[in-house]
Amino acid sequence: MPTNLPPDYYIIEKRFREAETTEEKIELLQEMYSVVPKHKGTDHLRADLRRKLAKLKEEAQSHRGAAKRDSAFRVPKAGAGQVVVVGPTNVGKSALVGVLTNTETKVSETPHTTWEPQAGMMHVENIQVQLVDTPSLSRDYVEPRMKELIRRADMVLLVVDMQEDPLAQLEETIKLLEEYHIAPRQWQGRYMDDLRMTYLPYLVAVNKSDDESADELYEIFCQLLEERWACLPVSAASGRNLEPFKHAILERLEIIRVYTKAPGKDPDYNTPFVLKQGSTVADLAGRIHKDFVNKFKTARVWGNAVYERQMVQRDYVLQDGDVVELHMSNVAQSNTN
Ligand SMILES: Nc1nc2c(ncn2[C@@H]2O[C@H](COP(=O)(O)OP(=O)(O)OP(=O)(O)O)[C@@H](O)[C@H]2O)c(=O)[nH]1
Ligand SMILES: [Mg+2]
Repeated sequence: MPTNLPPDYYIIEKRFREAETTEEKIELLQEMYSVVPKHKGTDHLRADLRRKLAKLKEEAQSHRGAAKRDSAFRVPKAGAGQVVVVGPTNVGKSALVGVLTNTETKVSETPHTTWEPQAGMMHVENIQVQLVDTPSLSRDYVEPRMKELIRRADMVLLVVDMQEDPLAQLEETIKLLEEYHIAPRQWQGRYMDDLRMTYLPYLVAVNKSDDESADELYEIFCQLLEERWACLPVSAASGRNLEPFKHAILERLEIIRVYTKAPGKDPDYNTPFVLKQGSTVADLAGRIHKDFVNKFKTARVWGNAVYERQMVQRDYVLQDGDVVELHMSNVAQSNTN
């Protein structure tokens, strides 16, 4: 250690030794470097500091890289529901997400093209549904963070390839998911350790069913299925069946859309409230404003109620398409009749 270093150096060095984070250490090393006078006697020290700095920066970079990769697997939910698109490699997951959401996804004939999830919004009827393209699932290698990504989703869209062996692909994918403790809704109650399982609605897309010539194969595929699955033959390439497919996704999401209206006014059909199936009028009130849950007294419902404009109570279970007029306790009397 050269003897003619300024006192600042030793102060910074002490702080450096006590520093806990890589970022802090980098900053302090840079400070140390800048206070070391430049002459022959400090050559070694400065070289040593530069080496340490380079090493720390590399470390920080890999941390940042890891954090970035982690966050890529935490896809914030958007729209009426989050649908993870999963399946073996090359079945056309990215192609389907691309065409359904009108976003650019990496599509290629080489396997394992997608390494990180990519989300896009699919417009269907009057709402947006979020589709998440994912890296492929295979027995050889599965991205570890995929498990959490799928478990957090609202629905699983399994994609298989009509031109490969769709049956084997489907069975294998369902088995892999099961090993992750993810199972289709209809299997609820099947496992001893039921609490560890996450049950989600499943929908199967038999992709690359490009034209009618695939119909016969699809029939055979359906007959060979040991269990009934919600399935649809589709094609990302030719666009075949994509419209009915969008509606099938919406149906499987187990959501309802309800519309609110003010007394004497028309409802706004462009902006539905999206709720889980089985939600009540009280749930709707809570969604609009937390104070409304206690304040509202009754509601009038148009739509699937027993009769039009039916007056309902807070526990009334809403149906898709219902129009609701909430009556608050302080204004209820003037508005109800
Ligand atoms: N004929 C036909 N080819 C398709 C269809 N959809 C995708 N492909 C082709 O299948 C190949 C794989 O498509 P991708 O969308 O990359 O498949 P992936 O499932 O995302 O695959 P990885 O991300 O690599 O695991 C590409 O060459 C696509 O052009 C389809 O509907 N019909
Ligand atoms: Mg892909």
